[in-house]
Amino acid sequence: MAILNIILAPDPRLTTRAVPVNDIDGDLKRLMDDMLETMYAAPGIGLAAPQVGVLKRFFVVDVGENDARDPRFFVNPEITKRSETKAVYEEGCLSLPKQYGDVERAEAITVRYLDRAGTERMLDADGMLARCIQHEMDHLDGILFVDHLSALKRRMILRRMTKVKRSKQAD
Ligand code: GNR
Ligand code: NI
Repeated sequence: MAILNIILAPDPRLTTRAVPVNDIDGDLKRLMDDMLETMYAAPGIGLAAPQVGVLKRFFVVDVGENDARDPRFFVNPEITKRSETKAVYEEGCLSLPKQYGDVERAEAITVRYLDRAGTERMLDADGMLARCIQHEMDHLDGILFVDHLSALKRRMILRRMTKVKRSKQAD
């Protein structure tokens, strides 16, 4: 397994719509396992393929409580139902480290997807799992949590990120 480099915003790969996965082959499974390891190391509760520079529609999530691992793989996911009830939560993103903002999303969703074995599944999710799945689905469409904030907050965060990246290149 390997720890992958997580792309930081602003980067065109984070604002591009990803394409569907054709075939869940050995290379893709290895990549998903590496993404899971990268997510745990970060640490984070989700990681979408575009964040490691792969513009394909899949992500990994683990919102397990305490130390109980609950890794989940979502390939070609589609949200088929969103509750009318919304919830607001302060989100962060591994591609925008140390930046946070309140995002309103559906409180509960139903998602259809292929799991790691390529089996089609349907999942009803609420709470943190629903939150995280919607955040990762956004990544597959080139959308970041800052796109849900006011233009002022978005610009402030992206300006800070540009400075962070510039200082990283300098050292
Ligand atoms: O680790 C993460 N935490 C988080 C917190 C609130 C809402 C969404 C998330 S996802 C984020 C990891 C990440 O950037 N996934 O794309
Ligand atoms: Ni993110």
